Amino acid sequence: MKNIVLITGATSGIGLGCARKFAQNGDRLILTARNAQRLGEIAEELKAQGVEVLTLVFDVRDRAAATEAIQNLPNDWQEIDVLINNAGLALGLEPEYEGSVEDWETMIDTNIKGLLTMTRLIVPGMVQRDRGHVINIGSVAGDAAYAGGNVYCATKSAVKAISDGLRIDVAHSAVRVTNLKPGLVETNFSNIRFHGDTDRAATVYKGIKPLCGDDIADVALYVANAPAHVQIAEVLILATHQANGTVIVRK
Ligand code: 8X3
Repeated sequence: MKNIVLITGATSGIGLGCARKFAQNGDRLILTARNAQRLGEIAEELKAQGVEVLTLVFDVRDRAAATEAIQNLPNDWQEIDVLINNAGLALGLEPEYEGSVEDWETMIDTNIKGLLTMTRLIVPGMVQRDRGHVINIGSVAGDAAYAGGNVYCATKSAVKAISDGLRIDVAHSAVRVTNLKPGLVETNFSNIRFHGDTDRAATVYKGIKPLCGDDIADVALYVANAPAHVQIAEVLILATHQANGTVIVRK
């Protein structure tokens, strides 16, 4: 049976990987992002392959816009089966006592509050229908802080607690909750973290073959399609030469 899959932050990285992977699976996609033009291009690419795609342009930080978009979904798009809370970012790698307050707020508003907004809007319908799956994109960064990670790591620790809490609160229903925790994934993640300093971003992946968005999408597709009685609660996905958030062997 085709699922309706809503992916936030669908224009790049893990979100785009998930869009393409679930499209190949024959699912119907609701893709959300801030960049209307890029979102439209991706929708055209997928529609040309025969995939049903609905695009919603909003910023997950804008609760009013998110609410309006979800509450006004066309009738045949309302029963969302899979919510992939992917929109998120890291900004800066400064010591906590020197960090940018604006960067902290952007991370907290997107990674925590945006994820909560989408969850609050979509999960009630899942519980009511006794069917659904929330896949939150957490991070190895949520397992333990690393140098300069401070607030970013805290947001991903929050994603773990929010996932664990939701799993408890929906345990009476057939709704499943997964926290996917990637390690080094080569996307525009580091470029954004370093505010467009591509040379510095490249050093993050130097001497190690990192994961790519598709690697994470493979796992997301697997967990969403596991047998109905199987709830994959959490998955830590690392590059082969990465052991945790701080131990990376570069060759
Ligand atoms: C992304 C992984 O290790 O760069 O969340 O924080 S890491």
